[in-house]
Amino acid sequence: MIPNTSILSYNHMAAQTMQDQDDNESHHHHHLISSLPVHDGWSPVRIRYYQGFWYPEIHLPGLLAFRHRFIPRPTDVFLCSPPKSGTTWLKSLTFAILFRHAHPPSSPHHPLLSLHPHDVVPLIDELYWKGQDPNLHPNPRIFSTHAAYQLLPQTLKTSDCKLVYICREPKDTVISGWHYIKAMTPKSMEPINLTNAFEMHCNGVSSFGPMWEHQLGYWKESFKRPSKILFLKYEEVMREPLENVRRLAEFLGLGFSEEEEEEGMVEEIVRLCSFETMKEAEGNRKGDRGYKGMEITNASFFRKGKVGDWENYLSGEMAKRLDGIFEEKLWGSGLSF
Ligand code: PAP
Repeated sequence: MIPNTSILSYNHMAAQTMQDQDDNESHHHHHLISSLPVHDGWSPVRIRYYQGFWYPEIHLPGLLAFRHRFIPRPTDVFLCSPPKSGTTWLKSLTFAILFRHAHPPSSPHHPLLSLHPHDVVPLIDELYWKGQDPNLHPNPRIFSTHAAYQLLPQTLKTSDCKLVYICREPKDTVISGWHYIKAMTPKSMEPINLTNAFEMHCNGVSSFGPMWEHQLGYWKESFKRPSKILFLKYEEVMREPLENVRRLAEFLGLGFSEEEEEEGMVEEIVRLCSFETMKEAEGNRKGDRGYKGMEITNASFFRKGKVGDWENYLSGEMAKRLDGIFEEKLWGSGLSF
């Protein structure tokens, strides 16, 4: 029998080796990140160009760890999106569908009424960045990512897990993003103006973008493997919420039974996750996300929740220009807004 002291020293050595590997990896990642092209136009967010996409510098260590260390399971669900495209909404809907037996959507104690959707479905980069190991999370796991399809770990692409993608009409996405970045800018800094933000979007220089490349990556893959990737649009979910909740549940292999349909389960999920309910919920009104140097409140994820708000901000000329860019970039793909 191996004496306890040996086990201890072996464990100590193993832990030390892992620590050394972590240190080496983080040193290597730090070196890589600092060598990437940088853009400071989105201050307070600094973005760097990595493998064809602009990524917030703060998220890059998490992305690299995700790409190298994540071990997918066939039961995993990944919610993927460009920022400001309906991520928070999709998180609520997926959580409500997946856990509807443990947490009936009509319950006044439903977790979504007290916890922020970004806490019930964590952003995978952020978990790594906060020192947590998603590989240790119990099943069923739901994670989210803003990473482009092209940047996902190969193991995830070839696994049987499910990916749900949501994107949004580009002009509304730009306006939502501009409001968000203004809200997170500390009072001591001048917030970015719309003209500059718009120009950078037109040039494909935006967090996790170019947005069209992001959309195209998931769009093409959703055709190749419809049972692996479900492609949703914010406007379609808004127009037909019941149908899209049924579609989402079916895709996840958790279609509603006749009994659930008769009981009004789908309607209850839609109501629970509606903008109005979520905006007023306890966990969404207070607190912030704890990012250093940025003021990201929980409430900032629930601004207006409307389709077509861009009309209040963009001139006809700006709208035409962005529409033209997307038409050209998406031409021939079958994707349009
Ligand atoms: P994220 O990428 O930072 O997580 P994301 O949730 O994708 O943000 O986008 C936020 C937008 O979704 C906001 O749009 P707005 O600025 O035009 O208002 C937000 O209001 C909207 N949103 C959040 N929750 C819901 C919901 N339950 N229903 C509809 N829209 C929602």
